[in-house]
Formats: sequence, structure tokens, C-alpha cells
Amino acid sequence: MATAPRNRRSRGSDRRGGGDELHQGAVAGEVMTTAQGAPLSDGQNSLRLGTRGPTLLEDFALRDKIFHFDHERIPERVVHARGYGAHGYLETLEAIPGLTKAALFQRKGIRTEAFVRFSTVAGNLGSPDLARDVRGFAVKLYTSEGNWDIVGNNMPVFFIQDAMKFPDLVHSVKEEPDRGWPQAASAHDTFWDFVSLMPESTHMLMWAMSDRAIPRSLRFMEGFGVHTFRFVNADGESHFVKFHWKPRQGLQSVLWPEAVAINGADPDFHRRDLYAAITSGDFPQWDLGVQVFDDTFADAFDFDVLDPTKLIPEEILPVRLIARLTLDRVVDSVFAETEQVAFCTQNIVPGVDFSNDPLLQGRNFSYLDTQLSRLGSTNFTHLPVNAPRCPVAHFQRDGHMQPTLQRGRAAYEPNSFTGGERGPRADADAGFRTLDRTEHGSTRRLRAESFADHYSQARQFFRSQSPLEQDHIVAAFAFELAKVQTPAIRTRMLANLANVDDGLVTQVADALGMPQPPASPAAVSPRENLVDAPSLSMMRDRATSFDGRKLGVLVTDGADAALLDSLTAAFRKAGATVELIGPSIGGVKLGRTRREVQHAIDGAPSVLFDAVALVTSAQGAAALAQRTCAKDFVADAFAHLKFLGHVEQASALLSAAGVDASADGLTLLDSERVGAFVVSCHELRCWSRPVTP
Ligand code: HDE
Repeated sequence: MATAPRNRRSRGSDRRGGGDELHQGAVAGEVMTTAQGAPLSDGQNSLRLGTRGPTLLEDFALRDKIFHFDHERIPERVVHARGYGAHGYLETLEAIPGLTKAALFQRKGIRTEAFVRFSTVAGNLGSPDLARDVRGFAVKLYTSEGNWDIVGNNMPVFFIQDAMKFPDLVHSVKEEPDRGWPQAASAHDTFWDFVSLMPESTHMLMWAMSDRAIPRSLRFMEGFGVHTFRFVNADGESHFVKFHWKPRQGLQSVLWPEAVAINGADPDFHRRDLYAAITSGDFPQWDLGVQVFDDTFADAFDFDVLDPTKLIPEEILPVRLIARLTLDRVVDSVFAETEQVAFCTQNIVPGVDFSNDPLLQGRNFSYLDTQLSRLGSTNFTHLPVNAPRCPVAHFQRDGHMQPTLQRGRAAYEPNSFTGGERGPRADADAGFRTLDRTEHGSTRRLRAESFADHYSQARQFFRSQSPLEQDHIVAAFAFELAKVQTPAIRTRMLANLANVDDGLVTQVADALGMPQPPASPAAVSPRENLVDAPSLSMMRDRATSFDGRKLGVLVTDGADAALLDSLTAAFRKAGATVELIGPSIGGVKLGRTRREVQHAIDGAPSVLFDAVALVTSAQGAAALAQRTCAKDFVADAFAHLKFLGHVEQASALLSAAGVDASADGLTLLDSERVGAFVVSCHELRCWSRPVTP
């Protein structure tokens, strides 16, 4: 039987409807409307015939809302789908008019607005942040002469030498098409099948299997333009240039077992970290560095500077720092900004030009296509995140979703109108001029012989790593190849690694329990005489303080409040974030006051922190010693070589976790030793503690 609708007032102008649904009243005249602006009287119910009858076709409000919702998604990026963006600015540290006429480098102190998007490559939009993967490091600089996009990665080389191979590379690393897995992982047959058949990828594989592929934070990683570009000065003179972004925070990565656990505990670990740093005023910074060289250097260098699988070690050509990037504002809308930002390698400005790197040339062709397919219109340049901040004037007209009112009678030139109707014209002096250069040769599909040495720099990279980093590379190869089900692929990859380093291939083969095959034929014998390049190791530029890192303190009822306060103050003074973890989210009782905690122990494994402290009462520790999550918290921190501070009263928990209180990297905390604990944490980890397998 139909019942008459009820209208019961609840709070303020809120009311409850007949089905007890909540109708909140509009506040301060902010009345909800349709997309066409018609005010709505009811946001909870569709228009129906009778109380239990069908919904009416004339319900334009329902149609308006559902129609928009049904079309909310746009295609995610083919690669680099998972990303996070932030706003900031680039400040010029050194004027370099002798090298480039780019407006932003003409005077020290010029500030250029910037937008940066960091990303993983292989995973889909919803994939976890800590995948073992290359990270995208894409920077849009809104210069006074147009947008300049440096669309780089956190590794200075790439898997392939020619754009022709990019779709194959990406198809091999993405989920296998006949089964739909794995997600955000290179550890599967098709990836290793492809790269083992492409020896040119060996150098990049060394980087991808290194700790660089599992950064602790987007703030603690380097960026590289990868390709060789050109700077051109006002006299038309050109130099080659390679771009570097050097994090002022230093470099830091997580351990692989941590990455695996973080992906479960907090798949948004990197984006949360960047957001937290920027919103708390701890603005991350990178110095923009350049390696500048001329044709003479290029001709004398051991490798072809147009080959994107090669780098120029800093030991041979130092990096000159010319500007500083600061990220100081998070996005207001992830969709409007991070998702809709459209980077294009071909976005360059006067003073910058391309080299003939065949991968770069292919990229210049590709990026516009992808923007059209994702954003749906050639007018994506009007979106606020993509719009140049300098004046834009042209006769391009109309198109889908043209948002501007394009005035004037003539949409062409030359025209004979005058004044405001005349419109813009190109300027032979002020406009962008492609570098005047002469090219020779017949049209052929070929790979230059100067690109044929695939192993020498891979070897140089491996041998320039610290023993610990080498161990991690071995472990990464072993882990990934162990996921490959086809033995022939593993064998082929081992044969390629045999060209890199004997120790490397022996250890990987041993870890796989496989015989070591003979080295695969190498077009150019790997060289023994390349310089040792410490700049390739993360250790040289590692983070050297606790600034920007995070301490997790496990607390219980009855813990020493004064000690907790001095520990927190000391770490905050060192620039760190301190978060408290309690037995439950309801907080802990310290003396007569309750202290809030940020996490409950079962939701905050120690992998989320850079160092941990146990500030418990004896009773609290004994209770935690009964809980697996608390024991894992301590045991994992120990196994991951974290520095660990603890009060005497925490001993029951330490022993339940199997941790010896006298081991390296443990500090017994009291008011005297808080400072020493902060200092011990300056090192990234307690490397001297033996690693448990
Ligand atoms: Fe990209 N790449 N790429 N790429 N790439 C894209 O553009 C492509 C390459 C890089 O945060 C796509 O907007 C080709 C190298 C970054 O929005 C697409 C080739 C490097 C980003 C595309 C390459 C990169 C992309 C997908 C070989 C490091 C993310 C979505 C010729 C120097 C930018 C999009 C962002 C994104 C094509 C190789 C970096 C499909 C054809 C080498 C950081 O257009």
C-alpha cells in the first residue's frame, strides 16, 4: 500500500524524506543545479510515477547527472598511466647566453612557472607506487616564449635505440594479452623474452634492476633528459646538451622486500609522500644540470652521443648546475591537472633544439597523437594546465570543444586588413629557427654501426656500483628471472649477462640454480678500459641527513611522555616527520593525558618508516609481544636494516621479535641518548648489520 511521503526536520535546514533519506539544506544560497544551471529541489530522488512506480523519461535532472557520470573516464596513458603531479617554479642560477638564447636563461634569478608529473611506466592507473620500474620525470616549463617540456626519466638511458621498437617494448612489459597479468611488473616471460633478444637493452636493464627502480620517494630520485639535445645561442652557434635533475634531498631507495610490503600496506606511498611534503612546507628541490659539449667532444667520445642507450659519465664531462626547481603546490584537481597535463617532447623554445637521436625523433612524432587520443580534441592546449602563460596568437580555428571566442574576420594570412583585424605574423628574427645544419646520406632503414656496442657501458655501470648495490642487482635479476617460466629465455638472458661481468652472471645463475651458459655473441667486444664512474652509484649522492624522512614511534599506555616529547622534538628539528603508532587508533594514555596516534599497529608496518622507535611501558610492551603485527613491526625493521631506538621497558617486545638489543643500529633511548639516535639515523640504513636471507 502506498504511504504518503513524510517530511521530518532534523538538523538546521536538513530534513529527512519519506524513506528516511537525508536532504541537506543549501547553505548561503549555494543551490545545486543541473549542468545547464537549473536549480534542483531534490538531490536524492528521481522523478517517479506514484510512490513505487516507474521513473519518468522527462526526468532531465537524473539524465543530466547520470549522463555526465557515464562519461567521466578518459583513456589512461598507454604508458606512464600511474602518475602524480605538482606545481612549482624553476629559478635560474646562472645566466648562460653564450650557450642558449632561451629566454629563461638570459638572467640569473628569472623564475619560470613549472608543472612536474612523476610516473611509473608499466602499471595501469590504479597500480601500486612501489613497482620495480623506471620512473617518468616530466617537466613542463611555462617560459615567456612558450612551453618547454623536458619529458625525462629517473634513469639516463633507455631500453631501445630506435622509435620503431617502442610499441614492441611496451607490449612486452605490459600485462600479457592472452591472460591479463602481471600488473605493473617486468617479472614475466614476455618482457624478458623481448629484452633478451634485444642486447641493446642490457645497459638499461642494469639500471632497472638497480635500487633506482624502487625509490624511497619521488623526492629522492634523479631525473634525466636521456637524449642528447642542443642549445643554440643568439649567434646561431650550437652545442650538444644533456639534462640532469639532481635532488637536493639526496638519493634514497627502499629494499625490495620493503617495496613488496609497501605496495600492500600503502599502494599510494609515493603520492602520499609528495603530497605530505609539499603541504607541510617541506618543498622538494632539484638542481637542473647540463652536460654541454661540442662536435669535437662528440667525435672523440667512446660512444655515439645520438645513441639513447649510452650516457656520458660525469667523470668525463661534469654536470654544470644552471637552475633550481622547487615544487611548492599540490594540484587542486588530480583529474584536471595530473591527468590532463599533456607533455610533448616537441614542445621546445627558441634556444633549444633536437639532436638526431632516432628515439627522440620518433618521440617528437608520437606525443601529439597520444594527447588527441586521450584528451579528445586538438584544443587540449587550452586546458589550464597545458595553456602557455605567454601570449598565444595564430589562425588555428575551431575544433572540438574550442573554449575561446576567436574573434576577427580574417583567419588566414597574408591578409590585407589593418589594426586589430590584421592578426599575427611570423617574425624571422624573434621566431624559433631550426638550427641550420647540413645532413648527408641516402634514405635507408639501418642501425648505425656506432650504436653496436651493447655491453661496455652495462659493464661500466655494474663495476661502478658499491658491493651492496651489486648484491641488490644480482638479487633483482634472480628474482625477475625466477618468475620467467620458459627456461630458454632465462638461459638467453644469462648469456647476455655473461658479456657484462663474470661475477654478475655466476651469481645470478647460482641463485637461479641454473648452469652458466657461454656468453652470447657480441657485435663489439665489451671493453675493459672504461673509467670507474662513482657518479653512477647511488652512494655518492645519497641522502646524508634525516631531513625529509620519517620516524615511526610505537607507543603504549604508560610510556614516558617526556622522553616521547624530546624524541619528537629532536627529530622534527632535524627536518623529519614523526608519526605515532598505538595498539589501537584511539590513542594512548600517558600519565593523565591522552595522546593521539596517527596509526594503529595492525595498519602501520615498519616498512612505511625510515627509522623506528619503541617508546612503551613494560606492560604495554608485554601486551604487544602477544600480537603478530607488533612483532613483525620490530622484526621487519631489524631485517630491513633500519635504525631502531627503544626504551628499556620495550625489552619484552624486542625479544618476542627475536631482536638482540645489543645488535648494531639499536640505540637504548633515554633523555641523554636521543641526540645520538638522531645522528645514527643520518646514514640511510645500518649496513653493518648482517642481512638475513
Ligand atoms: Fe614516452 N610516451 N615514449 N618516453 N614518456 C608517453 O605520452 C613514447 C620515451 C615519457 O607524465 C606517452 O602522454 C614513444 C623515453 C614520460 O604525462 C606516449 C617513445 C622517455 C611520459 C609516449 C617513448 C619517455 C611518457 C604516453 C619511443 C624518457 C609520461 C602518454 C620513441 C626519456 C609523461 C603520453 C606524463 C609518455 C611515447 C620513449 C618518457 C605514448 C613513441 C625514451 C616521462 O606518447
